[in-house]
Amino acid sequence: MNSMERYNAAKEMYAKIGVDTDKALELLKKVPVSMHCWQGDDVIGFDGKAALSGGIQTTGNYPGKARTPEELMNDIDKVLSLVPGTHKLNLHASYAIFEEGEFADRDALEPKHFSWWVEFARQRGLGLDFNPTLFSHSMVKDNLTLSSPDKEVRDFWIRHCQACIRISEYFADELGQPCLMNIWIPDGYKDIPADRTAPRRRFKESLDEILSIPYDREKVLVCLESKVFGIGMESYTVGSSEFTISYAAHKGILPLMDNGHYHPTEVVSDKIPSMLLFNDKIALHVTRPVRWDSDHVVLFDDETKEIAKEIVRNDALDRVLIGTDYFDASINRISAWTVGLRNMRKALLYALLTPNAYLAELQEEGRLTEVMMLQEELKTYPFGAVWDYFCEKENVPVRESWYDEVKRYEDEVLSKRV
Ligand code: RNT
Ligand code: ZN
Repeated sequence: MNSMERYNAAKEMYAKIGVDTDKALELLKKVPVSMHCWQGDDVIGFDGKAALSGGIQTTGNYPGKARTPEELMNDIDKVLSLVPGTHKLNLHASYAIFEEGEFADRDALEPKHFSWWVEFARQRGLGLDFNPTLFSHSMVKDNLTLSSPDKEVRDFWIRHCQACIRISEYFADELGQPCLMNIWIPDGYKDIPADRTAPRRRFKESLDEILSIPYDREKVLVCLESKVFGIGMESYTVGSSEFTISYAAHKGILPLMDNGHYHPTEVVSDKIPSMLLFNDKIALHVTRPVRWDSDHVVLFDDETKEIAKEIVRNDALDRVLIGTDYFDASINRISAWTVGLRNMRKALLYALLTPNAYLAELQEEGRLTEVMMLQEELKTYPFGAVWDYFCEKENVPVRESWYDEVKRYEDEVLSKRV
């Protein structure tokens, strides 16, 4: 059987349970997933190449990481040729590109420092998302930024975030699509703090000041990412879940949930429907925590599938802004990126091929035996045939054949980066 015949056989099986595979693929193709730029160089960036700090960590020393903007752009192109569907590119401020001899500190960044990225995005029809970089910098004092007791430190980072809003607006203007700008701060304490309120009050005031500059809220979607702990900030983080959700609601900005940022048995999939009841839009960082916020490559695992299901069955593909966030330095980085992005898309397809309305109806009627029975049977439906057909249609390699490309790229390009 060729892939079309396999697809048609699968289509018939799904049709019997009321799922239209053609329609699913139409939708799937259009869902934007924001590809994080930082898998390519272990979150280092170009504006100083300071060691990664802020309580996050890459581990591993696999050869071939991108060292220059050109290398990173080539790597991103390679990944984009291997992943189907619509993408945005998610940049960090630390990825500013300076002209020879030029430098601007984080609080003095301007749109022009990102003009190469805009051209890159424009040529590929990508939208851009953005993140101020409040780590890996000498103005992070005692692990504190926007919540620091030192006004000079706070003001520096306030100016940085305001500069990032202007850059985000420039992205939106140039590319004709909104830019999601995510604020995440590492601030916290290793040990039990004496005062949990003052840092949060200062964070709140800093955010108020950042948001007080004029900007177009249709173009720049500011969001705030929470966190439960970081390395060296085990006992307390300023930007906790309660803080960020409350602040976002209070100011009408977006909350961002990273599924590595909660206690181990908490799941973001369960939080999505609640958040959707109270927010027009929410944002996600999809990652894979292994025992801690380790940022392993996203797999086609239960929680990733469940996250996708919550987005799809709440009809919220345009209300949940999906971004990836992981960084593995122990394996081929192009492969890491590709596996995670393909898996995010697979999870969305899996959700689109689920008879969500019928399952919900069964639940409403109290037919819970059937809910379980059908959910389990669905797991062995011919999902792979639909996925393969989608890859073929979107002109990206089918099944594991994409790895041949990665291997060739490794031999010809990555292995020469020494
Ligand atoms: C850190 C947060 C944050 C970063 C990126 C690099 O725990 O998840 O989103 O991973 O900004
Ligand atoms: Zn994150």
